[in-house]
Amino acid sequence: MESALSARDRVGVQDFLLLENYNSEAAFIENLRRRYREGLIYTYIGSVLVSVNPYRELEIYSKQNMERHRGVNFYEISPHIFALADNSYRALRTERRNQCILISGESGAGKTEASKKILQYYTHICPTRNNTHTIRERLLQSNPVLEAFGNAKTLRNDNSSRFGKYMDIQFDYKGAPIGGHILNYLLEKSRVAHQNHGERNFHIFYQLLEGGEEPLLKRLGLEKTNPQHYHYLVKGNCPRVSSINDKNGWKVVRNALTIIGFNEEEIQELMEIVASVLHLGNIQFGEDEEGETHITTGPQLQYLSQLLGVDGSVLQEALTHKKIVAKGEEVISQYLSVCSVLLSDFNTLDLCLYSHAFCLLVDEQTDEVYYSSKCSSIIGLLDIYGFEVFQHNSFEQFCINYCNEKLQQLFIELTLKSEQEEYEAEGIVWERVKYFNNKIICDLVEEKHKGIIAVLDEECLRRGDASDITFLEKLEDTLGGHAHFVTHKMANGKIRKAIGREEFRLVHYAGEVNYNVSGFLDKNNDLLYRHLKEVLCQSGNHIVSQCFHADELMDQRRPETAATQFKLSLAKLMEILMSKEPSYVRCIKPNDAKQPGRFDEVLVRHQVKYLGLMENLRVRRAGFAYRRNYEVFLERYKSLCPDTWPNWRGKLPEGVATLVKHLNYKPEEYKLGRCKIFIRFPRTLFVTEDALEAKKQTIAVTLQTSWRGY
Ligand code: AOV
Ligand code: MG
Repeated sequence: MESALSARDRVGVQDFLLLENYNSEAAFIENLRRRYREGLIYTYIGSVLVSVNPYRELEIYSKQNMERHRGVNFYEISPHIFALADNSYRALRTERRNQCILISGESGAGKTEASKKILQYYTHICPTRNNTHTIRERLLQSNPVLEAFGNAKTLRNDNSSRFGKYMDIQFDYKGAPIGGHILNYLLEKSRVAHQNHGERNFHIFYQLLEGGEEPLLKRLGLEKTNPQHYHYLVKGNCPRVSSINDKNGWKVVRNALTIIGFNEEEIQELMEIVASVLHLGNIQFGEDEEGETHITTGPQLQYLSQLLGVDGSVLQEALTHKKIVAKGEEVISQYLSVCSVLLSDFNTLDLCLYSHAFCLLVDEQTDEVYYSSKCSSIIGLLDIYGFEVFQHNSFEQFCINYCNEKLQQLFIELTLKSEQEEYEAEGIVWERVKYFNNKIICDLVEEKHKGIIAVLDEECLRRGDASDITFLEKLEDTLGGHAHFVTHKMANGKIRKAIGREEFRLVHYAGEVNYNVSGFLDKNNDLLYRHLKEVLCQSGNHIVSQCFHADELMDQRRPETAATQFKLSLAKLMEILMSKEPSYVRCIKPNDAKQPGRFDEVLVRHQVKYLGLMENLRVRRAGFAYRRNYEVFLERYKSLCPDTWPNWRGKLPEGVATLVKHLNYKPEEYKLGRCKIFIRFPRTLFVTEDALEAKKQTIAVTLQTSWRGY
């Protein structure tokens, strides 16, 4: 067989297990850097794929390249995201075990790109059935739609996912993709009304304004296509981004919406919601002589009433009044002052409209492509927002970083646990490696009664003087002394200066983050006043009335708070993931400038540290660096021994024993388990690989491996 690896592919080691000095972080980083310089962004740690964002288009994702990976074993070819995807698919087909691929790394490290490559790979290489062609298209087209509504430019990433996404790709018994099921996690909806300097609102707003057809824009009252005209698009002072083509984006989204099953009318209704949000942002309030609050921007109110299909005066009343239930169930409608209008429910209306529309979009796509009855197996794909730290961090960053703690916890549990289980199953003795367990931080956030979320919920329920500051004080009372929690009051000297009076600091597995408590209570309460819901229930826009259903109004129970909902959905997600066989992609961001070719060593070292990559490597090395199924091992190296070439006719373990004896393996170098051979030192395998290479040079024989192909 011709070697699949060129000299360039061999720069450094392509699997960290082969690193001579495996305890040295410097050697680890040097290997990453050398490969990165050659455009080799992928490297393995055993079966874990480490990926470094190239920040440029690489010619390694072509259809031809996909074909090269079809059915080819991990170690025959240079590391690639397709190889990992193929490996999971093969395990699904041959062992009939459900798989999941967990992609992690900080914001901008390349998670979403990786997940898209995996989806493209499956939709290309898997067999088709009669109708799977359309299903493939729908699976692929779900991405641009969700990205338009759920991604935005942040300081860390021009296309940052502002929601978490877990997607099940479902396969039938022949291995053809027959459907998909998407779960989404906590959209950062506060972005609708507010963006930090240098950031943007969700892409869809700019796409619609830049690319929307004239008649459509006219109908939506968006004749002014300059984003500067809209309040909600100017806060970040960043309407255009060089890496983003909004006009083109609009075409892609429109086309994708059609493919996933939206007709013209539905697309228009969806855009009516987008436009409503922009109009809501431009509404202004004023007081008349009697001190009563009115909307002073008539045209906006008119557009809103048209777009939402709600009577203008009803809407005006809903936005400027508050209904109070007085004694004896009598409802009193009270004017709100301009100030309180701006501070209260008005702000939540647009966020609610937008986030409900987003959830509906996700559900629609799931309904469209879901064929559970024929589903035989599943590959889950998790692409969630990465760990992030800004100058100002709020409730959203708290949730995002908590989510990353949970994922790290899962990684720790599963990599170490599965390692241990494998040795046990195979009857092999091994040595434990020490590692930092971040469970302590997960507990700090989510523990019943005394975790941060519990304290927050308690303050949200308490009426009277409860405020963001009392929440902070309660946290200090409850958590003071915890090794991973610090506030201004508790800190001393230097640290005290670095923590504001309205902040608490969490020492996360990935670094320290100060969270400003301002807005925590409101964001956690996440309540849209009942009278506004009532108005939306009557909306003539079908999507709006579907989102705000009258049934919801009947339910008198208090809904779960945002943080608790998030915590519960994450717990469910962990259950889903635990029930599957995981593969990992660990993404690394090489520089903060989003530039190709720049490898910032300090930044990379930090990520290598917190992703626990050195520990991961040590764990794999402490036991046995390599393990191979007897069949795979024999197939690959049988040409090196006359007794096993061209075919071994006896039992597999005996064949392997014969082979390694011929190769002069020393007893301390390997162990034979029940189904696998375990090789302790990478060098052993190195030597064997070199022998294979030399053999190939001398005999021009193509090894037609029988296990290839599906
Ligand atoms: P993220 O998903 O990890 O961040 P992305 O996958 O969006 O990060 O990657 C950020 C940007 O890096 C992309 O828009 C591309 O420009 C570039 N990039 C990443 N991977 C590749 C690749 N393999 N080839 C070429 N360019 C790439 V966040 O969603 O912010 O956590 O919330
Ligand atoms: Mg992303």
